[in-house]
Amino acid sequence: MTSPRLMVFRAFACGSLAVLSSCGGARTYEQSYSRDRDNWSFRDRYPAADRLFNAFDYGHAILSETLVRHPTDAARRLEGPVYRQLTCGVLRHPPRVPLEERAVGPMYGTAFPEAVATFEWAHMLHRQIYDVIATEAFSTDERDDRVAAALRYYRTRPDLALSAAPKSMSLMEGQPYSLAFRHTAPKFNGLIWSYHWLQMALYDALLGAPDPPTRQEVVARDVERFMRMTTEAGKYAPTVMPMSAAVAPVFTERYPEAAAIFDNLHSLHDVVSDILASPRVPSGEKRAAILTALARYRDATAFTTTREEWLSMSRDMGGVDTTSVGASSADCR
Ligand SMILES: [Cu+2]
Repeated sequence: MTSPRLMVFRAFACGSLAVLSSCGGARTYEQSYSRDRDNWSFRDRYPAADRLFNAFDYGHAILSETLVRHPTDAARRLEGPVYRQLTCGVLRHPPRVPLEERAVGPMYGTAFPEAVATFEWAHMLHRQIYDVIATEAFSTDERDDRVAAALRYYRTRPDLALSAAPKSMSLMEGQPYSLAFRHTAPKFNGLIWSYHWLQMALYDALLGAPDPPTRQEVVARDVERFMRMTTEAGKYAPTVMPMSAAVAPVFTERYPEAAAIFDNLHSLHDVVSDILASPRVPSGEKRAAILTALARYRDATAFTTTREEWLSMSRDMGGVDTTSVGASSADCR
């Protein structure tokens, strides 16, 4: 049953927009991953890391849902009980299978189905590329062909595919709502950046290791580094947005288009959180602002920057301190 509150919210969101797609039923439809012989090879070989990705999906969904459902109280909830639930519960015992984002965030999913579909489609590309790279038998040429095929498949959905053109910083940081989320919920923002760090770091871990046992070791090392970022109130979490060229230089060099798409994905996550968190975007205008942001990130000509600028921007952002220390669960007692 739809709660009265949800109905009010939905009527409100639908009454105020120019594009009526979700109000009479969304125009986006779901599409599965491309069937390949390497499907699920990352999950088979690196189950601990794969399960963390499921936990990340949950974390993104609960974040958006909290911002939508509790607009006046979101920061307190996110920095307190939700952060604790994620770092002490979900990330320590991550789900075995990917979650239905609309089940975790029903209000968010109802109001912004295009955002949910865009993120799901990009996450599918992430997973397909992990599968390709995790299949050790591939020679480099074959691997390059398969990554190119995954990108072609991704682009068969121009309504969902993010641009491979590097975007200028002004798209993320120069809008009226920019930085609202990281200012209201800095600890939670650091947690999201830790997710994005691990997602990129694993590509270089896999690409740099010469044989399967070493791959297991470096993947485990990065998972441990990630877990450390979730301890001591996020003290070790990234303090700048992790960008591909800094976190995964080998991957970025070899697969620049995929790297730019993932940077766009991760910065779009931040932008959607900013729009939802910002009091400067009234609730009746949030949907229009999110649809505009989605369109800009799909568009290969809007807010672009040069490859050189993008690379130097990424390097300025820097990596993170990844000195390895065992993760402690002290904060969860
Ligand atoms: Cu993300």
